[in-house]
Amino acid sequence: MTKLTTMLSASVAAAALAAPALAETWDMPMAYSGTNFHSEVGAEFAACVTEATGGDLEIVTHPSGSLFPGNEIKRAVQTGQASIGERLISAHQNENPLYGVDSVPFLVSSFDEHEKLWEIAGPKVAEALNEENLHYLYSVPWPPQGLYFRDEVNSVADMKGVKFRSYSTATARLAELTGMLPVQIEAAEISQAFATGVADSMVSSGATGYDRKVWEHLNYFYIVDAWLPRNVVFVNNDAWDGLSDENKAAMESCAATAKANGLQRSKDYTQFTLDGLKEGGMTVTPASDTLVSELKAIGATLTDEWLESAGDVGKEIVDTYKASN
Ligand code: PCA
Repeated sequence: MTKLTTMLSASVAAAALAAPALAETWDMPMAYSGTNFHSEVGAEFAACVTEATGGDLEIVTHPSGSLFPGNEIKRAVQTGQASIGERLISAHQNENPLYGVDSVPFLVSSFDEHEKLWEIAGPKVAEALNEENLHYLYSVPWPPQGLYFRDEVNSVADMKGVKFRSYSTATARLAELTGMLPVQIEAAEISQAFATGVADSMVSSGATGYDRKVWEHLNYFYIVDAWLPRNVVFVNNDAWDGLSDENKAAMESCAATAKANGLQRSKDYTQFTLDGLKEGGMTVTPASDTLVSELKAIGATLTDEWLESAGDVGKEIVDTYKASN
C-alpha cells in the first residue's frame, strides 16, 4: 500500500467509528384511506417514533393498501417484507379463531364494554401473534357495526339473495345465515364494488361508509351495534429484536399514546360519520325490532360456532368478560 492509500483508509475507518448509528427506515403498510382516523393515528404514531428515537428509526406510513393490499399486510410483516403494519385482525379469524374475538355478535355493543373485553382478550391475541413472528404494539377499535343496503330492509326475509360485501369469515357466515351472497372485498375496493353491482350491501361502521362515500350507491344504514372490530399494529419480531432497549421503550410509549388517541378519535368519528351519511342522502336509522330480534337469533348461532372453534381459551375470555359485568 502506498503511504497515501494507507492514510486514506485510516481516515475512512476513523470516520466510520465516529459516525452515529445509521438511521433505519421502516415502511408501514395500512389498508384504509389516509383520511380515516386509524391512518391519521398511525401517521402520528410514526412521527412520534421518529422524534422519540432521535431519528434512529423513521417510520413511513402507506395508507389505502398502497404498499400491500389489506389482505397481504399480516403476511408481509410476518415474513419481513415490511417491518411494521396495521391490519383488521378479525379478517384473519380463519387462521386462528382468537383473532375473531372482537366480532362475536352482540357480546359488546359500546366502546367501554369493548375496552373491557379487550383488556382480557388482548394479551391472548398478542401471544397468538407472537407465535407467528409478530410483536403486538397497539390496537384501536372501529365504531360499532351496522348494516348497509341499497334497498329498504325490515326483516331478514328482505335480505334474501342480496349480494353482500364481507370482510371476514364471521361476516361471510352472517351473510349465509341471512340468505345473502357474500363476497370478500377490502374497504379500498368497495366503492368500485358497489358502483359495478358486485355488492349491494355490507356490514361496517358509519366510518367506512363515510370514507368511501357509499351514499353514491347505497341508501340505507341500519344501526345495529353488532360488534366493534379492531385494527392491530404489529412489528416483525426480528425487526423488534434488533432495536435497542431505549428505542423499544420509545416505541411502546408512542404506542400507548396512539391507543388512547385512537380510541377517542373512534368515538368522535362515530356520530360525525353517521351525520355525514345522512348529509350524503342516506336514511340512517335503528334497525326495526323484527330485524334486531332476528339478527340476535342469528348472532347466537354465530356465537356458539365461535365458542366451539375457539375452545377453552375462547370460553375463558367470554366467561371472564361476563363475570366482570
Ligand atoms: N370498517 C372496516 C372494518 C370494520 C369497519 O368498520 C371495513 O369495513 O373494512
